[in-house]
Amino acid sequence: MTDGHKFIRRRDLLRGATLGSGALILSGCDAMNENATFRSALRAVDSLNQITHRSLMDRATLAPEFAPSDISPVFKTNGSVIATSAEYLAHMQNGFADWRLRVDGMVANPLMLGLDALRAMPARTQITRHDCVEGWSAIAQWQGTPLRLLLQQARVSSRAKYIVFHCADDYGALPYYESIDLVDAYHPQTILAWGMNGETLPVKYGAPIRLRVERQLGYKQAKYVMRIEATDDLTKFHGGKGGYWEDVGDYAWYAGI
Ligand SMILES: Nc1nc2c(c(=O)[nH]1)N[C@H]1C(S)=C(S)[C@@H](COP(=O)(O)O)O[C@H]1N2
Ligand SMILES: [Mo]
Repeated sequence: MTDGHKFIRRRDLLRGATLGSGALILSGCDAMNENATFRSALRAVDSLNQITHRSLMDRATLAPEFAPSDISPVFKTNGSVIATSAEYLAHMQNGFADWRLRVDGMVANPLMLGLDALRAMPARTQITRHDCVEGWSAIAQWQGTPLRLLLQQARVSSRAKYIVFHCADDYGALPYYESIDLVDAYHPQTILAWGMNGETLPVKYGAPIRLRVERQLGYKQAKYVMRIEATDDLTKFHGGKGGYWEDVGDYAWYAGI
């Protein structure tokens, strides 16, 4: 919770800065302010600011969190329940000891991090509800590394707009992948989960790590994440719509809930 409040407060500071500079401009333009056209133009800009701000505030809201007693006794699996590449199977047999997550693309400091390094970072634990568009939901506890910590360490370029998650599995004949914008990427509940219900994340749920982006629908929760790439252009990946189901099933890229 503390995290979430901090996140919202940063947005408040942003609003403060906007209003602050607006006030400065006003005090320097008292004469012009008499002009009715100028005044109505200012009002238009001001309400635009509020709309932008309000939608950012909404995006910063936390998804509901639940009590341990709410955890579903059975959590359905969907899509791939294993990745079948020789490379993945070798990592799996080895308990992912030599597996490394790659963080690259539009970053100043590309990373290669093993599971131990990820687990050594500050972690977040959350009990949330997963909603699949196919009409089922389930509640689980997820434990993992906040994505923003990795993005900060990798020093994502100010020109980057999206974070792409490359997965180890093919579904049908095509590689699974997903992407989110930076608002969701820096959201306090967006984590790379390596734990589920108090245990090491099982293979069928996406071991060694899966994305939890709690303000989004099930198909955005990429399992078997191998590589995270910062980019300013989603059209260059696979079918160009930013995700497997977006490309194949024409699902919405922004699947906010
Ligand atoms: N890599 C990968 N991630 C994936 C999928 C998949 O097939 N491959 N299926 C998605 C869909 S549609 C859902 S509902 C959830 C299912 O997660 P679960 O198996 O843990 O229930 O994972 C999502 N992430
Ligand atoms: Mo789904």
